[in-house]
Amino acid sequence: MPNKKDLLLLFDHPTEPVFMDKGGNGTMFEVPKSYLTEKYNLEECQIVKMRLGDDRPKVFVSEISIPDLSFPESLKRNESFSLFIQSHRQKAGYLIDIFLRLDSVEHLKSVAVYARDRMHPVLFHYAFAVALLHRPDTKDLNLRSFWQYFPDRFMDSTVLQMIREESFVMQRTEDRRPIVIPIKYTASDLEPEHNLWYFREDLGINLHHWHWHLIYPIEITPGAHHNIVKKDRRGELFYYMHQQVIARYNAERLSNNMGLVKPFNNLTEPIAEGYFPKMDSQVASRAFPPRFDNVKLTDLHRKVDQLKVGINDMNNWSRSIYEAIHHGFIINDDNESVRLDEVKGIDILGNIIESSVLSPNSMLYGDLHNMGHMLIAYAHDPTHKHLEFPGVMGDSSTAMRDPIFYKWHAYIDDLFQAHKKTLPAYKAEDLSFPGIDVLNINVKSRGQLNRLTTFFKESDVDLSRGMDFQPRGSVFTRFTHLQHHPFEYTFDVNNSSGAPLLGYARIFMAPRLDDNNSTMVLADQRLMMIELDKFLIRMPPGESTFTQKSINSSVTIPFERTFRDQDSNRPGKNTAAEQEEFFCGCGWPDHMLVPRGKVEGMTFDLFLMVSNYENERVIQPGVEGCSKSASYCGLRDRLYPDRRSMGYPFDRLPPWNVTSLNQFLTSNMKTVEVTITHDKTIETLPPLTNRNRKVD
Ligand code: CUO
Repeated sequence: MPNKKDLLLLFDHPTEPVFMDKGGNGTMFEVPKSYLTEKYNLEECQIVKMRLGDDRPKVFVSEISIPDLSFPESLKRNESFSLFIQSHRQKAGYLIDIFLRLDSVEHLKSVAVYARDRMHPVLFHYAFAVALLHRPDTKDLNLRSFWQYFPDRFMDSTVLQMIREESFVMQRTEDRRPIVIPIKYTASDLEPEHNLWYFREDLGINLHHWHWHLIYPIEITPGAHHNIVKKDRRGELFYYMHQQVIARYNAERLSNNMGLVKPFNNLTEPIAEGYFPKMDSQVASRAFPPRFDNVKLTDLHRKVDQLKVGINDMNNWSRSIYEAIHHGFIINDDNESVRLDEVKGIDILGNIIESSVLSPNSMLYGDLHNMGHMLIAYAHDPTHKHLEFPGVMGDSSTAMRDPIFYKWHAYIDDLFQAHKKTLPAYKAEDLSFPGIDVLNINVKSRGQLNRLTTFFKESDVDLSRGMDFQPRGSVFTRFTHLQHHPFEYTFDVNNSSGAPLLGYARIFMAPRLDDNNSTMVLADQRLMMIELDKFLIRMPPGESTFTQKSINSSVTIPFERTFRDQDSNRPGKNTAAEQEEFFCGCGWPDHMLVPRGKVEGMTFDLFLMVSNYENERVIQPGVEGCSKSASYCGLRDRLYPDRRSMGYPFDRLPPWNVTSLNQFLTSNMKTVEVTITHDKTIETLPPLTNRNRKVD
């Protein structure tokens, strides 16, 4: 019987040949001769085996008839791969389809071993990960964090060079010191945008974004496995997750006394903000290209990627989408009009704008969001004249590093908000919960009431699986990230209905003052509302007190799940929790749950609403395990666990005569003022001489 966990070893050391040792114990794949690539013949393979020793654990690979892989193979191994480019997605989709069709784990292993050294390493990783996630016989496998395999996309290239040196000089793992990723290394303080390095360049945030796009692929081979793309409310979740990113980013901007992000809504205007990533692609052995200040976009025509899009195309698509929004319906492929109603309208628009293969009319509405990424990513070489690769905006694992990501997505969000503005405001009966009064809410952290504190903290992570062509063994990097002290919500609810009731507690938070230090009107503040948590409460008749810890947020996943070598942190084997764990890899990182705040303290409005769960519950099989991080990521193989529109009750404009949050409140809602103070001290780890530490 094949051990399906062996499949995971194929992710290790992605640019090394498949016959090299893998995993912590140096496992070797016994590869059939016909599977070897032209680069290494059998004799060379034997030489490697003899050098490494023949006493290692072996994985035997059976020789089978290999499907035609020439289509995905046509993307060269040292090119760039981007999910925002349709021709690349199609190649990945083709490979995913092949992986999904194989009738056994043994055959999957065999084809994956054959494909691994022939495909672009990131294309292979993506396609294989999507396939493992969706195959019934492999979906319980527990994939590691993407950054362990491609650390080059998450940090300064000089750090990787230092890791290589440390590994080479210190051959014994226990002698190696963690290598420190410097903070604020991509620009100087002359660049005001650089204040936000800790958000844009946060490893966990970039991992979340990669993971989100991994579980929500944009397309797959036409007609094949449509359910992989067609997930419940997928378009709406694209809108909501990215809307929340913008809300969070704006809270960070205000924390740094910066103006709110300006939407990039005129593609002919120069992009004021340059970005120099200082990263080298290990696949391409070349630097990620920078973008200079004030670069202007020009039409894109790169034959190599079958990519041709002009600024005019973008403007036409945008105009068609705005027209549809203002008319209240779209025109589908069959020339029928489909209403953008209160329930499905946002989902249809999400599919159109992103745009995924679910777009009902891609001829008319185009490929707006994806092509925006690519126009920006190729701004330095739009015609491939210089044979250059895309900048960081070209990939979901790196795009959030660049300030333009937020301007582009602020523009995309404006489109969604244009639709939301066409919907009627929620009426009192949409918001109230008869019989339920929320009496109060407060937040406690380390004995302090309604005061939260953030600070910076160092953590170590093992990168050994992504470091190719170097002595094996653990090698740690030390990075600095924002952190907050854990906190707990407490609130009292009075249930006067005389019967037990179920409620959905919805907690949001937004800055109170705008970038002009004026109190925000609700029409603006609603766009800044950050979802912090959403959970079920059971309310017996009379008064009850409820508490909820910040670590259990429905938005986040714990630090350990974002970063840790997951083998050492697994729940019971074959449990439901284990089944869910991969999906659990998607989630906003817990360490970024709350904004940084200010040294002198920054005022936020924390909001609680208890809504009627009976009207909102989704009847479906148990949602244990990952249900904790469903807000931005949904639930695997299940419906989104809330019938309300995402972002409810702040997804629509308030009634015209409601201008403040207080006026908006019904008796099942409460707010409290919370101050977030940023402590400038960095919580450091013990000195670097403390070797071979573990992540904690
Ligand atoms: Cu997630 Cu533009 O979609 O990056």
